[in-house]
Amino acid sequence: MQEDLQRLVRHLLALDGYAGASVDTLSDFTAESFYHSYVFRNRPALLEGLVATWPAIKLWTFEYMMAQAGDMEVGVSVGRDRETDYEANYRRHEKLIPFRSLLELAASGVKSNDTYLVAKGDFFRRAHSRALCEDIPPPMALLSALTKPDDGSLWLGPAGTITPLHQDSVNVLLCQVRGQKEVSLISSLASPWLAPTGLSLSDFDPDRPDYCAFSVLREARIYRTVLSPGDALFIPVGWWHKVSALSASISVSYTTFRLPKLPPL
Ligand SMILES: O=C(O)CCC(=O)C(=O)O
Repeated sequence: MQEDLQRLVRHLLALDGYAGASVDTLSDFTAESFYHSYVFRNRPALLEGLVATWPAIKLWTFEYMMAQAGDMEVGVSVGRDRETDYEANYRRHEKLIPFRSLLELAASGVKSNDTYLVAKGDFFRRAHSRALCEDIPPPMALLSALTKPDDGSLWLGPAGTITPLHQDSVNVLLCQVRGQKEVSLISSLASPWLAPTGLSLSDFDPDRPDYCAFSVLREARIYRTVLSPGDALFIPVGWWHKVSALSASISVSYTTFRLPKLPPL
């Protein structure tokens, strides 16, 4: 990046640090005000209770899911304790296991990052799991009218799973069904320093910041928030985020926002 442009982005990053320490929490809002203040301004927001009325919030115990879909095989990310490259090399870590085994692990109370069902597959499009879609009607007021009931992506694992710091090329709505997750977020303005080679994964750990290796990031604010059942987190396109499960957890994410046509990132 040109030096003057880099100086400007660094200045904007430092300004963002003064904007406020926490992620805004919204409980009473309209779709218009949400799009105006958060989607179009590229700011994160915790949408408290957005999916609190989902039948899944009451129904989705691990036992219930076992009865509904325990026999199906699911692709999960494994061997994550052995190597730290599990996000960049998903295929190398992917293993097909009975859904029942994953649910037993999550229900056992163990704390582990070794096995995690991440949103890579088409979980809700499979015959065994289709009925579960009825328990998670997509929050259509915030999403494109083209969103289908099975467009959600499932994240399921025991306490202790970690999705390391990365950015996505789309807006994300992360809805929490069971358990709690802590999310750390850093503005997209920090991209040149978080991933100098342009990758969407960073070696920077917001929980153990190495400011010797990432000195410019001293100027960046690390936002933190906790997602509880019924809450949803809006993660704006390009924002860096690390997600840690504080307890055994089930989340569903959507990326089908209503957006005007924009130039590609
Ligand atoms: O819940 C997680 O572990 C990660 C979620 C996430 O990073 C995403 O939806 O982009």
